[in-house]
Amino acid sequence: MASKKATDHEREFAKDAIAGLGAHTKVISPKYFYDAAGSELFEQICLTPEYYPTRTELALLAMIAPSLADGIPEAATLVELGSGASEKTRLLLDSAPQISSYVPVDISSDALEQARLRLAVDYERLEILPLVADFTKSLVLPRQTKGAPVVGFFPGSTIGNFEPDEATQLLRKLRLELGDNSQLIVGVDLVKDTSTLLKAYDDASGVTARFNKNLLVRFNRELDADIDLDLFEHRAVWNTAKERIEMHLVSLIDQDVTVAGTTFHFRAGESIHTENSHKFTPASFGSLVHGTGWLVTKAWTSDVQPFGVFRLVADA
Ligand code: AVI
Repeated sequence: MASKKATDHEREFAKDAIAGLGAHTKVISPKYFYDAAGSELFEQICLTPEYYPTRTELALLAMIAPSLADGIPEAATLVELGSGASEKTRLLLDSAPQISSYVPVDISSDALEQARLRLAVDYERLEILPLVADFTKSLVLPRQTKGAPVVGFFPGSTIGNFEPDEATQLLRKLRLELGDNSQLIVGVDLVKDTSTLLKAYDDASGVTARFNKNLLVRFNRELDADIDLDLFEHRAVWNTAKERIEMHLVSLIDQDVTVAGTTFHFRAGESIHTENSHKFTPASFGSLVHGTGWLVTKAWTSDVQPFGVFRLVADA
């Protein structure tokens, strides 16, 4: 079973790489950043002085946790999307002891198991029901949560990594899956000065560059590619019209590379578009949510580095 899964995954990666590199504008999904090395590099990014979102959101959540807790019903189930180490969750759990069960959702069973073990020690009365799943696909909550009011938790501005139409589809899907008696707490990075944004995605110590180039490392190792990492450069750009940071891997020379048995030509300066990180204003986030079955009932923002936490409530 395990080896069949690995094969399916490799096949999907090869298929996506061939389609993406063969497209007019070369592209690859950012989901391929997160193998073990990429996940570790992302943790390191969060510790760089330039990458403000993680620290800012944690500080904001710590400040508003009592207000968030006030809106959480008795015996609620907390469902966290892409829970990783569940660090931000503790701020909610500490302020809202009325949460009786916690469903961390992640594609990494290892991350879930480690988080479960750590949380079980500190929250003895909490029922922890880890769910190994890709929350962008169909999500079925554990049957033990049936009938309980559900509070979705989607921090980290991960919603910004989706194209706007994908983000609205995801919100619509979550509205159906979390149910009529639910709310969704979303953490969203806000538009700010371009220099702060660019530095956050191109830190001086080069961790983000290594994170981006890890895709090329994966092409070489998993798809038998022949890419010289020194012939590509990490680049972060601010797209003013789309209010997003884009990450690219730019070819420094005219070259051919072979990935998964297919050869692709790069002109000097041509790039692979590897990630979008949309930044919002309270108004643009409101427009994104509009028509998805959720109502924005409250917004908290931090002003040091603008970041927002929004409470969405299921529209009847
Ligand atoms: C996971 N995600 C919200 C991060 C972001 O800021 O878009 C991923 C990241 N990419 C580069 N640095 C961090």
